[in-house]
Amino acid sequence: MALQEINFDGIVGPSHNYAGLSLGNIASASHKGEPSYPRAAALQGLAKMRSNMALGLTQGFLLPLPRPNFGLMRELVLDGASEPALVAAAWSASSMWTANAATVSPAPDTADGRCHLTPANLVTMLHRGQEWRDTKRQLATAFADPRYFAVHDAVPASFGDEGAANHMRLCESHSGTGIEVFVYGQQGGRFPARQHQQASRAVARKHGLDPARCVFIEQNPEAIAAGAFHNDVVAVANERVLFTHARAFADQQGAYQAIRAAFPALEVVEVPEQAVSLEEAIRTYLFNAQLLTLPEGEMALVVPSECQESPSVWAWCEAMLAGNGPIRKVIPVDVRQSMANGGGPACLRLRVVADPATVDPRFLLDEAKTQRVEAVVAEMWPEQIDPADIGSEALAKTVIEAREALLGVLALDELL
Ligand code: SUG
Repeated sequence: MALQEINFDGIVGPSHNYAGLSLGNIASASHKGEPSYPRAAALQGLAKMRSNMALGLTQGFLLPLPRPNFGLMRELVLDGASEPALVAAAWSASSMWTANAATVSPAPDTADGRCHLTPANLVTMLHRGQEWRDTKRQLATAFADPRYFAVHDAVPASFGDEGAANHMRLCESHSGTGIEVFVYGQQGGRFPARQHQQASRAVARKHGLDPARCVFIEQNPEAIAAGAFHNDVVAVANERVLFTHARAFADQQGAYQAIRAAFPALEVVEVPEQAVSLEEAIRTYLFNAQLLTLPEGEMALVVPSECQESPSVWAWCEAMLAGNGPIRKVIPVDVRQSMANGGGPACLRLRVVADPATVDPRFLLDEAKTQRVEAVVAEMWPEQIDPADIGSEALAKTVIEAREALLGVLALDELL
């Protein structure tokens, strides 16, 4: 069985909008009330998928979830005109950020030798907490073969879980045994800490991970207060490399030591505060990058184009490339529509280590399928959504029909 890392990107849904729903997510708050461009947003996401496929990488996708969520509107006794923030929650396209879909433990790490997936309960935010049951249905379809995969229920709602955004894996190669690093926050700061330590520990137990190969570390409360609402805003790992801001963890040196104790080959690429401030790292999303192993074996960092426009971030990237480090390429991509809601290249993808032959092929992308999806998006996705449109019946009809058309061309109508 040929295990490899497959990135499953969320296709941006037709209701993508800026409602400012995420407290502690600076981009979401600062773009609140602006018009959004769902068609452009979805095409930007697809262009990123294309660009990664062109690097020779296997690419998968996950579907937008059904919106508006009439079930949630019924539970909250809402009609389109009442309580705009609650109505907007039921319309949110936030499932595009599939790094929050689930935590994934690849087969070589687990006791039963299967790949385990636990959907994230996302309970801290109403608009995200509605995702997991539909996400689970989708994961159970994509990863349906019980010989290779186990898809769990989310952990109980008392403990917030944000999935892969607060989880990193270090290994010699994706197909080998890894150690898993769970990063949690402590409540009490300016913004909510979304990942609870007990949620991380429950996921590790559900997945049958060896306690000697699990590391639990605390996010730096200053980073959360500065807008790093997920660990993947300030750190990302791939194979033996941890690429991190120097202020990502509560005890930075202690974190490196704990990881190194479980994985001695750890190579840290740390960006100091003097080179890129925590605020600039969060503004540009330098660390919300896809750190990828290319087929030739070298590593590339797929960063938001905002990084190229920041003198300090770009100077650091150029200096890094001129040096002798493990990251040999930096590839900027334009995902500005998602960025304006606090979602960079890494938020838009869920990493699953699996043999592609064991995954439902309907969730894997190739050139022909990309063209079909782009055609549906170009024809059916709203060009623009103004905040005042949220809740309107006419827009609801457009959004529902657009998603139906997408599921139709992908032969995934069973997930309607
Ligand atoms: O949960 N934004 C998302 C962004 C998620 C980014 N994911 C990772 N870092 N992995 C969030 O805050 C904004 C929605 C709004 O404001 O309408 C939003 O949900």
